[in-house]
Amino acid sequence: MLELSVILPTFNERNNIALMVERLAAALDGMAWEVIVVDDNSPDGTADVVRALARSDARVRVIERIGRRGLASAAIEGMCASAAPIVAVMDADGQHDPALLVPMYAAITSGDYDVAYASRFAEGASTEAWGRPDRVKASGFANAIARRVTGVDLTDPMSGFFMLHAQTLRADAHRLSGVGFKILLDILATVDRPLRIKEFPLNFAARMDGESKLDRTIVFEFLIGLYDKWLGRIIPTRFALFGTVGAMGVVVQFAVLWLVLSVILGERFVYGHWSGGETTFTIANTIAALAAMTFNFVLNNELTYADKRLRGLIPLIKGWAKFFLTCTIGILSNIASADALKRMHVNDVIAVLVGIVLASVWNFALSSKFVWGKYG
Ligand SMILES: Nc1nc2c(ncn2[C@@H]2O[C@H](COP(=O)(O)OP(=O)(O)O)[C@@H](O)[C@H]2O)c(=O)[nH]1
Ligand SMILES: [Mg+2]
Repeated sequence: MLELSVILPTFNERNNIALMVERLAAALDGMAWEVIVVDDNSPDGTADVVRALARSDARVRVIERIGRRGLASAAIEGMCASAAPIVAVMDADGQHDPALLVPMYAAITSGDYDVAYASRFAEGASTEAWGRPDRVKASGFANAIARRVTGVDLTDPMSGFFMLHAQTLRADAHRLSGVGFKILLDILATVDRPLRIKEFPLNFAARMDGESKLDRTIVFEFLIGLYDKWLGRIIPTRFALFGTVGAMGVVVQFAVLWLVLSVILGERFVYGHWSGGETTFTIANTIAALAAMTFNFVLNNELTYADKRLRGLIPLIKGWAKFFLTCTIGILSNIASADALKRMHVNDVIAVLVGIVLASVWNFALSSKFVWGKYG
């Protein structure tokens, strides 16, 4: 009878996954277990490596997701895909020690606990081998906010290594946000009844091979998670991020407009109008809109679409070009409507603002698909 399913979400873990399965097999010797690797169509071919392993070991399975990214949703889908009564989630890169699975399993099956998890900050844990003091600090800070906001008092609520009854997860799976990386925190904040939690100190290791995918600031990640929990159903998180970045772009556009007209050309701003003519205004506003667009591209790539971030010079230039093309309609409507309104003697600032609002709707609709989306 299947006892335990271990879910390993992966993205570019080709060189780690075989050793990870080997370590699981050694740690879980004598138990009826399976491992489900949930891979987001990694470019390095992680899924192929897992399939090769699976051919000679029926305990190994792979779910390959196409056109999708995200650790939390991968973990949720892996757990839901299992028939095992108890499920665990852990990193596939060797940072989480599989030996802890056995005492965790004992804690859950004893009936005394609903959730067992490995803490990097519990008494007896260590993070020295991690070799990332910056991230230790950031995690500590994020944990402190998490404790305060959720009322869940754990030493490491942002842990990515935990075990629970599949039924607990399944009962509330439809209410989980699945956004961001903090799936344990998401579960604890979502399940209404108090869960009995057992903490295990973890000696957090350095990753075996490859690089971390979750290096955007943990604090930012955490704030996104909170937003998603509270307001995500009203205004989708991604759109809210895009809008926030866009709002910053507004500041950039005005700053550049002011720089060009007031500082460089020395025009005066009187009664809602710059003193120069329409032509200089149009040229200056075009430059300003382009600057804002570039700024928005960079920030959206870093924050809004961090999970699908374009990296490297060539992909970035291509992405910028595509962003430029998809936004051309937006930019044209931005400039044209501002021009039209100005001709109707509308206040210059309002004319620019209306252009910006029109443009941002277009930009989100098109760029989410063509720059960072399935066709990206
Ligand atoms: N399926 C899937 N797995 C991911 C994704 N991002 C990260 N992972 C995996 O989640 C685990 C933790 O990610 P990692 O980059 O090691 O984050 P860190 O430990 O916080 O530095 C690793 O096994 C990654 O391969 C993703 O978008 N999709
Ligand atoms: Mg890791």
